[in-house]
Amino acid sequence: MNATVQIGSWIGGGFIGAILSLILAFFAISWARRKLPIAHYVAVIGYPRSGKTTLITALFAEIFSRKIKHLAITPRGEETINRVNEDIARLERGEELGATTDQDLFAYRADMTTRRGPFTRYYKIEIGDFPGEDSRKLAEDGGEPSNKTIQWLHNLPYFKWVLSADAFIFVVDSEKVIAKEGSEVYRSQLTSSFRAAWQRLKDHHYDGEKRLRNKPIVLVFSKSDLLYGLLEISDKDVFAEVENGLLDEYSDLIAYLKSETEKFSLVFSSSFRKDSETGIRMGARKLLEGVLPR
Ligand SMILES: Nc1nc2c(ncn2[C@@H]2O[C@H](COP(=O)(O)OP(=O)(O)OP(=O)(O)O)[C@@H](O)[C@H]2O)c(=O)[nH]1
Ligand SMILES: [Mg+2]
Repeated sequence: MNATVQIGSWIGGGFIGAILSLILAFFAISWARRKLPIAHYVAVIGYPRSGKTTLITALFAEIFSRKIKHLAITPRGEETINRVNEDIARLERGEELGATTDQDLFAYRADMTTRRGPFTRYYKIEIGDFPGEDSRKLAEDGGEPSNKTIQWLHNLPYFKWVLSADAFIFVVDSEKVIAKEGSEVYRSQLTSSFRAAWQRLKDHHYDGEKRLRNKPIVLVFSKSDLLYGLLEISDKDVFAEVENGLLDEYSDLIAYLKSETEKFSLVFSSSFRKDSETGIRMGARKLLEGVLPR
């Protein structure tokens, strides 16, 4: 009888001990994992000259200036810091950055931390930019022009990088949207291109549909200062009307992207126009919040 009690208490003690050890091990592993930085890649996708490089430079200008206080993010690496500093200085002198031509892909790097309760997480952020020249050549390279344009991104080396991205910025060029000629063709080609790119991403992963559902997508109307310029407006209400008009025009694309992810946002951005109260470039805050980890 005594032996049975003894064995029972061993089993009970051993069992509880094992459970406690498991719980401790679980917390130790998850604590250690939280200390390891997590890679977070942001892919910027847009036609040549749509404002991609200027947009990324503007985002980094905001990161440098630390005006968006709740984001704990700092640029990383000499390459990124030098390039961004040179490009910010050029923009401030009123010069253009020029077409991106000199490499397959430039990854702008930054470190970021997020805090949830007692837990801190470390991220290594990369924002990928690619040379528009390549895709321009591709689109002009003969063959069926519309198909070439629609699938312009798929054959670029950059697309391999896009395949592993964690967040996506699709750029609509406001200059093309409000152009007197060609805006409808632009809209239909861009809508087809973005759909085709997204479909290719989904097809690439065996669980594409499920995997991409959690990935943030931001649809950006770049160069939105031109919308103000066009109508010579400063009134926020009038601008909202213009925005709504554009959203109507682009409702197919918006509905498509919205249906593909649970984390969709829409941003009107300008790399040149700053908010009069905060001094932050138009759309930069919402854009960063949309694509960075929370
Ligand atoms: N008005 C206005 N023009 C802009 C803005 N952003 C970029 N641009 C202009 O748009 C043109 C293209 O800008 P880039 O940033 O080089 O565009 P990109 O998409 O990187 O071009 P590629 O590298 O050739 O693909 C330049 O003339 C910029 O000055 C903006 O916010 N407002
Ligand atoms: Mg560029």
